[in-house]
Amino acid sequence: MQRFLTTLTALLALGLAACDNGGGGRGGAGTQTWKFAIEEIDGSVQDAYAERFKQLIETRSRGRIKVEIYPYGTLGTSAQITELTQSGAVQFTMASPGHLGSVVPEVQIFSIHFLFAEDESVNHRILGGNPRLRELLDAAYRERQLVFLDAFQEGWMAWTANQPIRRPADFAGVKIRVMNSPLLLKAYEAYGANPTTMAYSEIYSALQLNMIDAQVNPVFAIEEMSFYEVQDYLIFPRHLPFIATLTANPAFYDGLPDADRKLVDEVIHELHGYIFGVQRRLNSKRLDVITGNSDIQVIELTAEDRAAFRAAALPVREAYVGMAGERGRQLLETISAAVAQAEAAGRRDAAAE
Ligand code: 6CS
Repeated sequence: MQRFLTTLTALLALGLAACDNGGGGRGGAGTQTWKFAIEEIDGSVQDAYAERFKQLIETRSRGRIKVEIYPYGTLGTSAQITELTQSGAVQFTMASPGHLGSVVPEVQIFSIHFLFAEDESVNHRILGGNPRLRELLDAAYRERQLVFLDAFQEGWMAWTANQPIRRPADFAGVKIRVMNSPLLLKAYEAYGANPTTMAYSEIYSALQLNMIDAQVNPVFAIEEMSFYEVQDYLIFPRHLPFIATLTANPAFYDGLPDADRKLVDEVIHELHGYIFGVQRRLNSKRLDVITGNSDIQVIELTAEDRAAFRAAALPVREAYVGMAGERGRQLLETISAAVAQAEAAGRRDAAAE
């Protein structure tokens, strides 16, 4: 009920409760406004993405199309902005697999630990250029009234905690907040932790009040949400890149004139490369801010530590296939094969040098 009321409030705030069918707001003289909701605050990776999207669309359409950005909190939680996009009240939204997993189980492929390469640029190429991955995800999204437009990294997930964590046994009894995905709960249970879900906006006070002991997010978010102020350890396991997906309302996207849909596709293609550089710079700069402003202890897991976590995480892949079915199995095979191929090519290049 609470969720329904918040969504209704958001709809009323948009002035769209009764009228929009996903076509985008029409203005005078053929102008229109596209609403773009993000799951993060001003200054974040998703904000940089949305701002650039707005700039390129508005410039290239010569002002005919206006893009309005709704940062985290202005329209509700991640789940609520997804619902607004499914209904057509919002045209574009960012949807993190961590939250979208309860709506589109297949997307939890992006929450499987130690599946992706340790080299971010390998993952970048797979996410941007693997047609099978995109085809499978788009089919899964469309069954749930969404269009899959892109998936991109926002940086490595890092753990913050009140105690050092180097091996799965260190997680025993640790209450860690994860995004609202059944697979993420399984992933941390596999390490022996006590995972729990809550909204992004509630993490800081839950840490401060010791309702939770740990959380997991990329560095830029740990800085801008101030989580580092209320935690003693910042741990880099490199178990998972944070991967966001960009989605749109299907009736809106499919109903666009060809030239406008081409414009959207072209801008999204350019942004895949743009945002990769942005997140790298932002995460590196924000790590300096965190270490400069606090006495948090930074721990980089060794190869041996990571191997212990990897072994504990492997059975979770079965759980993923159980949740995501045949399409999930195909996604798992597609990504495993693409990573293995890229890593083998990297080893061949290194040997040839
Ligand atoms: O932890 C979360 O819920 C959020 N973290 C980030 C970095 N982006 C969006 C997501 O909702």
